[in-house]
Amino acid sequence: MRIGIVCYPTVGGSGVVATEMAIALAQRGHEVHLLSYDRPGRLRRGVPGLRFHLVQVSAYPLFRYPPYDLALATRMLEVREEADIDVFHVHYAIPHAVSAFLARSMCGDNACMPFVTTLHGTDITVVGSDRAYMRPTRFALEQSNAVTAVSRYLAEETQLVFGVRKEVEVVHNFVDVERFKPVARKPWRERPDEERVLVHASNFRPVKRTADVVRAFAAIQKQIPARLVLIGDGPDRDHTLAVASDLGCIDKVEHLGMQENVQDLLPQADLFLSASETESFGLSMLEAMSCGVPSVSTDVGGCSEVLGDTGRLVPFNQPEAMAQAALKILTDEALHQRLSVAGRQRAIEHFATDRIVAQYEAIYARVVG
Ligand code: GMT
Repeated sequence: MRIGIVCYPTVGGSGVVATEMAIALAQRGHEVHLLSYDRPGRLRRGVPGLRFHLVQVSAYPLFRYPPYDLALATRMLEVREEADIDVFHVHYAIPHAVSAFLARSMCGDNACMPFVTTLHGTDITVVGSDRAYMRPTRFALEQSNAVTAVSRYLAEETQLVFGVRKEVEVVHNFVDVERFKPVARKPWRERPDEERVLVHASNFRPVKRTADVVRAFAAIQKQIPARLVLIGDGPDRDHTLAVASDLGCIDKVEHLGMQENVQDLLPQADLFLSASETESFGLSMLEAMSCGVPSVSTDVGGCSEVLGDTGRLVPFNQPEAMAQAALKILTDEALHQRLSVAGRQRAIEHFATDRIVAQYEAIYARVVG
């Protein structure tokens, strides 16, 4: 098939999922065209069958807000004409689903450009419930040839918040279990100082509550030797590091910023911490799980669907409870090992790339008819 994929290139799960999907689809023999306003971080060079198309948004002095949605619709139509695309798959509803609808309308015939919209989370839970975006987004979802959500939680939330008169199919996110895999590490007692390594990876937006990760860590490192590695960057970075300073643990917190080789860093950790206020899925937790790194996460959104019983869930906004759950795992090597093995197994059985990408292929085949 000839597939067009649209995504945001910036830090954030939806761009990662879309890019990994473009690569996987190309590797499965499809001709894939990836459209974005910048080159996504995860996009490797030289993948046969995969082409990148830049969406250029011009900034005229008159435009305080350049109309990205129009530029995208035009680019989609151009790529459709150039490459004879069979189906478009837009990741993140706002405004990508609206641009897809516009492109299809400009095409003049609904059959010429079917599109699938995948909801990722904040497009529904945060941004979507903004009045300014609600009606066009609901309209574009109803006009999509298929709508998918990355968790059951998000599918239900979409019906609840948007009242969409359309089935929202659940297709979970996936992980490359060959790339995200465990590495041999020394048992704690053989390490200098018996140090445990905790990790958190996100885009440091307020919804991630990264300061709570540090609060939990501050309590943990009072009980056992530990270090916290922070991966990613975003608006809450300075506040998060300031909290670490205030709590007297900044010398044990390492902020690595944006990293391309997350697959090399995650397996070096003993535990992943996630303190999000809302999380439709939690892709980094899945990547950690695939590396055999258990998680302690807030019990929000779709996190329980991802972790099953391979991690621990604690109430939101209770860093002390997060610290206690983490300490239980980090002081019991047998429990840690059990969770690690179960997590890796769960990633392989439920979330491996081929299994999930095949579900999308079936949806494409259906909408193309
Ligand atoms: O919050 C982010 O990390 C960005 C956002 C996005 O769409 O770019 O992530 C959402 O999509 C990810 C991939 O499907 C999910 O793993 C995240 O849980 C989800 N974020 C939230 O729901 C807050």
